[in-house]
Amino acid sequence: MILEQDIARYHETGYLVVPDVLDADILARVRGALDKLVADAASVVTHTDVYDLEPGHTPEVPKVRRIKFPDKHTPVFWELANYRPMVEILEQLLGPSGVRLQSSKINLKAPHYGSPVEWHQDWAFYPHTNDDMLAVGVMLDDAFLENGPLMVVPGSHKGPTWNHHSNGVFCGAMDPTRKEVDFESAVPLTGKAGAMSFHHVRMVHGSAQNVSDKPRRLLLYEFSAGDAFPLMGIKDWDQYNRNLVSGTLTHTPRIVPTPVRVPLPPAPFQGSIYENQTTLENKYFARRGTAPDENSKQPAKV
Ligand SMILES: O=C(O)CCC(=O)C(=O)O
Repeated sequence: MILEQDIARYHETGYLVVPDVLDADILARVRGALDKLVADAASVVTHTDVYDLEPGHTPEVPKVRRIKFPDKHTPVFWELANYRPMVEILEQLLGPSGVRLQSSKINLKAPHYGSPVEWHQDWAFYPHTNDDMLAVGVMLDDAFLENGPLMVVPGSHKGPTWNHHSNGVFCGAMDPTRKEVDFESAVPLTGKAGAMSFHHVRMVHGSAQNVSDKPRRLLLYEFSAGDAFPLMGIKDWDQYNRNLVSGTLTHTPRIVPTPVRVPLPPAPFQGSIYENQTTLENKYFARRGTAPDENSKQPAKV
């Protein structure tokens, strides 16, 4: 549970970091499952439904950038999506209509080359009938300035939904040359392994390359209030309702006027935000020391 002042701060700034949410047992089991998934990437040579690969990945030296939808294929990640200390915080932040898991992923930034993520708002990817939605960042390693922590622009969740298109096609990133937001005012969400960050779905956020000699593994769960329904439609009603981790099913979406954009036409490169953002013409974050991206359908442009 968090305090009233934490809830107020989340609504005011759009984010919150809560230390020590995970206990040592579940943190160890989650890390063990992740190590196994990464080792198993030795059997793949290109992106799959489970793996998004870093440039330079080979079966001999697996380089995994993202594990997709871990809760769907590895039980401990579903267990963690239902972890009461986290769900209680979500109930406090998302309101009384329940809590629904929307999606999950693990972004791995390996020492020295782990890829940056360009500035974006999650809301631009999946607008809903109301914006009581957030992403939880479960820190599986200590997150510090040099290993590419998540960075958020405080207060940006109260602003517009910015253009995430490039040449009229969705690219999942904001063009920094438009200077719509003061990216220099972003704050890093740092903390010890076992801490969790919570950032609002409309928050402008991104992260730099890992330039340290330590990994940065961040498990991201995206949650919505029980009565926030996706404007782009529900593909699987049963799965949608199985994902309710708190509260009871409703057929009555709550509709609140919020600034939305639709992510159409779809990004030409699919599978992960890294692929989507390939077509962003002007990058904000520097990349250094990355090999040409043989796994991407086109070479990285930087
Ligand atoms: O891993 C990160 O640092 C940022 C990830 C993110 O914002 C996303 O995948 O939507």
